[in-house]
Amino acid sequence: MKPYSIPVDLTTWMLKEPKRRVVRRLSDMKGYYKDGRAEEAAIQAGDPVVYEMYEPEIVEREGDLAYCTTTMYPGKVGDEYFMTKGHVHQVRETAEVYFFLKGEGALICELPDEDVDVRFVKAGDVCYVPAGWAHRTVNTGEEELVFFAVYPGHAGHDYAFIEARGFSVRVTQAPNGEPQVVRER
Ligand code: S6P
Ligand code: ZN
Repeated sequence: MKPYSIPVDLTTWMLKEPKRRVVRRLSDMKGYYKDGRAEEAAIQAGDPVVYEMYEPEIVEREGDLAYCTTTMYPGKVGDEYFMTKGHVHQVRETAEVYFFLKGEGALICELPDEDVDVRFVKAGDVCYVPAGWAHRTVNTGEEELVFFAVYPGHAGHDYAFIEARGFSVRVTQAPNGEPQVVRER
């Protein structure tokens, strides 16, 4: 790999000409939301895009850094805000840095069987996800939530782990309209 630079659109924060664009619709994450009936109804009603990811380069080599931008759309399934699938890195000894660029939301980090941390974030916040912590992002706002993430190229993404056991908390809208953290177990 050689040094390079790429432009970013400072309004949308989109990376220009990404090598890979991943679009996740609600139907790509069936079973993730607590309210299964609301989830199925929303899929039938148009199957919204929940988030998109833009990767400028496909980086998998140890020693290099992978980075990407994620745009999450506003929305809810029942009273649960739109969220990412969430994952823990395949190589558990790899951390990650998030820089929130637009909107407001929550970052859920969980060290399996040990600890869980939910922090409410907004544009301008930088978050550190330590090695071994699973992570999921939630859009609690009315506009897009956009963030930039950097992590070791060889980290890999273990989605099956989260699919099997979920996170121990969910972020939902309380009756007063504010986001709240609800424990699952
Ligand atoms: C990658 C980093 C993010 C997520 C992205 C989508 O390590 O944590 O770029 O990939 O936000 O989330 P998910 O859980 O579907 O990969
Ligand atoms: Zn990650």
